[in-house]
Parts: sequence; structure tokens; C-alpha cells
Amino acid sequence: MTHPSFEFTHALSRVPAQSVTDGLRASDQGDPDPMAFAAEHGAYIAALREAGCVVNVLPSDEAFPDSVFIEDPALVLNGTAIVLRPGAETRLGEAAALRPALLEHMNDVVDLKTDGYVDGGDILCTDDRVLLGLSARTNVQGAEDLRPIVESLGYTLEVLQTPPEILHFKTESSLLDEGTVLATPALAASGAFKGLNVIETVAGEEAAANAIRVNDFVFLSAGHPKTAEKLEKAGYSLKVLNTSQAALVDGGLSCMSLRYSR
Ligand code: CIR
Repeated sequence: MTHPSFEFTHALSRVPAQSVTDGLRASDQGDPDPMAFAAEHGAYIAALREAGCVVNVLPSDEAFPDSVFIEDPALVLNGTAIVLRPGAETRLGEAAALRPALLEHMNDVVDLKTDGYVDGGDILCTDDRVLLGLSARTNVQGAEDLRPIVESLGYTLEVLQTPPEILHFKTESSLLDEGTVLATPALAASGAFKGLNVIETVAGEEAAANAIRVNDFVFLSAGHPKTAEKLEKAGYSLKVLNTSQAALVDGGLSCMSLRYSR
């Protein structure tokens, strides 16, 4: 029995480290400011709570500059946490560092055991499908290692290709409700979303595509007024959040929490 893919009782998050200034990024637009990042993160946690989640916030982990992006080292399906293998060298150790907290907070914990790589940011889940985009961080071996775990939890795994210019599959897509995704026109055109309705981000607002649906709300990053209007007209209730610090290190709304039900 699966939980609806956007209804969550809980979320797990991690305070941004001061070392986030050393976080990975595709292009340098300046370092995030740790104080401003902490404030941005605090508002994000408050929004998760307002949306009805019990949020457990883990202490920062200075050893891993990107550890605030807790979505990448784990995937939670039906209360079971799958410990992933992040594909960036500096991030692989985040998985082992997160494992004790997963044991504490999730119903069950299983490990991706072999040499493949999977980043949680490459995974979009519906009620019964797991869409996995191969990327610079997620490879075929990782996908095949994940397949039996996902199937044993009652989901099908569909392996797709994240376009090479995109960091993660979910950098440009999110689930809005069981049958609908928000995606950039480029990712929508890749044919990844068969059987789903797609609402496209408005030109120039591609970064809006990394949204999250949490219970009755869609969290949208600030600065995307036309996409916000489109979503409101389609009937979604928005919480608009500032993600400017996270964006400096290629992060967004989905990556700063693991959302789950138990
Ligand atoms: C990284 O490059 O891994 C981090 N600086 C950003 C990770 C963002 N995570 C995500 O989109 N799921």
C-alpha cells in the first residue's frame, strides 16, 4: 500500500553548514552567505511545518559542504529510506553520514550496495512510478541497483535521460499532483512524462520547475511571477519562498528536505 505521492506527515532536513561556501556549482556567481542561507533555510522549515509536516532538523555537517541538500543521499518510498550513492566525489560520504538519522526516523533503511551512483535529485516519484534521470551524477549501474529495491516497495522504475546541460532531473521538474508535473519546456520535450499532464514553466522562469508539492501547497521559488500566476489559475495554492542562497550552489526547494509519511 503506497502513500499518495504528495501527502506527507514528516520531513527531515539538515541545517546548512558554514562550509556551504565550498559547495559545488556549475558556474560561479559568488559564494552563498552562511547567515543568509540559515535564514532562507529557516523560512523553508517554517513553511514545511505550516503545510502540516513534523520537521526534524539535523545539525549541520561541516565535513560536507553540500550536506544541506539532504535529498541527494537518500530516497524515501513508503516510509523506507534507501541510502543512495551520490555521484560527486565530495558528496559520496554524505550517505554514510546520514544513515544513523535515517535509522532513527524512518520505518526501515536499505542500502544501494554496489558501485553505481544515484543522486536523489534525479528521482521524481508518483504514487506508483519512480522516474529516474541518468545524469552526470546518476549512472546506469546505479539505476539497475535501485530497480529491485524500488520494485520490492511496489513501484515501477522508469529510466530516462536527463539532458546534459541539466544538473539533476528534478532541477527542471516536479510533481504537482498525482497526474501532473511542472517542467521546463526543454525537459517536457524530452518525452519523459508519458501518461502525465505537464504544466510548463514560462520562458525565462526555468528555475521555477524545481518546486515541491507538500499536502495542500505547492512551494515555488520566488522571482517567477508568470509561472506562479499560471499555477494559481490552475488551482494550486502556492507558498513562494526565497531560494537565492541555495541557487548560488545549484540547490533549490526539493533538495533541502526528505518528505515522507509514517
Ligand atoms: C551539488 O552540486 O551537488 C550541490 N551543490 C547542489 C545539489 C542540489 N541538489 C538537487 O538539486 N537535488
